[in-house]
Amino acid sequence: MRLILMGPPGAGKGTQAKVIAAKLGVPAISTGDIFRANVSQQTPLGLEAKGYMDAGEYVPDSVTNAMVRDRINQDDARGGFLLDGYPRTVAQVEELDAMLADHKAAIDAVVVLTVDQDEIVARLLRRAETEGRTDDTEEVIRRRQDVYAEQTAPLISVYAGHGVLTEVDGMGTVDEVSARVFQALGVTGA
Ligand code: B4P
Repeated sequence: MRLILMGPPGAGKGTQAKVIAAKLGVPAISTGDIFRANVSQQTPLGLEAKGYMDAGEYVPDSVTNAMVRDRINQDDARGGFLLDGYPRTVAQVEELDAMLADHKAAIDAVVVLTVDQDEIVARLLRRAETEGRTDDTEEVIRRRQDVYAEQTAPLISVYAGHGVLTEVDGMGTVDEVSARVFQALGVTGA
């Protein structure tokens, strides 16, 4: 199965990606996690990405697309994958389409997690206390929400037009949300 998990910052993408990918037996490919790993290892990619991430801006498409192409071409992603946080722009959708064409594959489902604005801010501020992520300050959270609204929210109608979109209520506990996602995907035994 090839899945995309979308939703605003703090909607629970990273959290649900791990649960869903484990259940489906596919790798979870999280662009945010890959960037953060590169930032902490101070690789050239990490050094380039850090400034954008700390400001709540997207890392340039050229950088992100090349990174995802490398990851998708690895052997463990041949049979399927779950993309967490990618694509986020129209240019990334186009690049993903090209990657899929190379693999003679298609996206099976795009899951969008919907969560109330107040809950999103509460979750991210809680995470700021526990994990200390540099992009979880109130000011940067606001910027990330604006960037999402401008650049990523419009992709929802693109995938709706392809007939692969499913919206899932992301409120409630992690288990409740996972159960809803599995139900939406028709995955049994969750
Ligand atoms: P991401 O890492 O994708 O950050 P995010 O949108 O905040 O999602 P994340 O997965 O971390 O949070 P989640 O909602 O799971 O991106 C970070 C940055 O990387 C971007 O701003 C950008 O700069 C860059 N980037 C990434 N992808 C890019 C791309 N494609 N193009 C360009 N730039 C890109 O969870 C949030 C919190 O809520 C967690 O603490 C979690 O524990 C909690 N939570 C989750 N579910 C919950 C629930 N049901 N109840 C209570 N709390 C819950």
